[in-house]
Amino acid sequence: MSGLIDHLAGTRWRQVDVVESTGSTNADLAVAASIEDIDGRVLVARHQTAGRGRHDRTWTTGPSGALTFSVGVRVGAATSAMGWLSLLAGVAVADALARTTMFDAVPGVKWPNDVLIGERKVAGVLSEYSTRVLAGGSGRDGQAVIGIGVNTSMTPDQLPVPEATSVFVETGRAIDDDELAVDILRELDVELAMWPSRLDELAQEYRSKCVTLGQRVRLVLPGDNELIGTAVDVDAQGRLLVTADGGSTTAVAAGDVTHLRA
Ligand code: BT5
Repeated sequence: MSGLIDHLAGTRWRQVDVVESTGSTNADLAVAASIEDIDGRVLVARHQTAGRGRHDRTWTTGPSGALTFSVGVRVGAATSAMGWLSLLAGVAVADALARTTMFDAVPGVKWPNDVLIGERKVAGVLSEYSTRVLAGGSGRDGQAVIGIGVNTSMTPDQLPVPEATSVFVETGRAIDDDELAVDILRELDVELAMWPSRLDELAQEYRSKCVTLGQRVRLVLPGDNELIGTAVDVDAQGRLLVTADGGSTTAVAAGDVTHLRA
């Protein structure tokens, strides 16, 4: 991975650290760098022992066969467009996968943070916002750490849940984790340059990749409430707009989607 930084010249990614093993790259990066220094940093772990998903869930990858890394972005005060960070990272992964490998099915994004091949999850994104004290205690500023996990070479017996898949399982081909990381990072750099000022263009790209839109869905919302309806669009906050059978439309900021078959 030492050569990885050479392939990122001209992008915002100016420091890439690689560790053999750690608990969670998201947890580490959130505290490793100062707020003044976090922007443009990347932390890659060859092996992650306490990977995090959303809502205190775990991201399990085993000893090999996965790409796990986090990036830091200094974002200032939380904006209403914060929800878009996960969405655009998912698009970057789907795009990079589509370019790197030959799949029978085109990789797509499932709102909010899954990358799917067919109906199965090949990658997940966890975006976390926090504020940090500035050097000298002269105030606070905000940062986002975006974590990406891709099942690259995992064999069928290494997949942690039946809904998971890997690039290897789908294509029978091994994939170079470093090359994929470079591709995702280059893509993410372009998208972050458009965030949050050019959300319309990002939304257009997201719509073209999102397999949730147009589908009949069941959403489990925080607090275990349930919503069934048709996913019609995403809004400027990255929320999923769901029209229930009665005709009312709800904007959903967080939740788990199941695609229902018509
Ligand atoms: C996610 O959460 O999908 C976010 C995954 C983010 C992982 C990256 S790796 C680098 C960085 N450092 C971290 O600590 N995290 C980030 P969520 O949508 O909540 O999905 C979690 C659920 O996916 C789990 O409850 C399992 O059901 C399933 N799952 C766990 N490991 C998986 C895997 N390797 N592949 C597919 N599904 C998995």
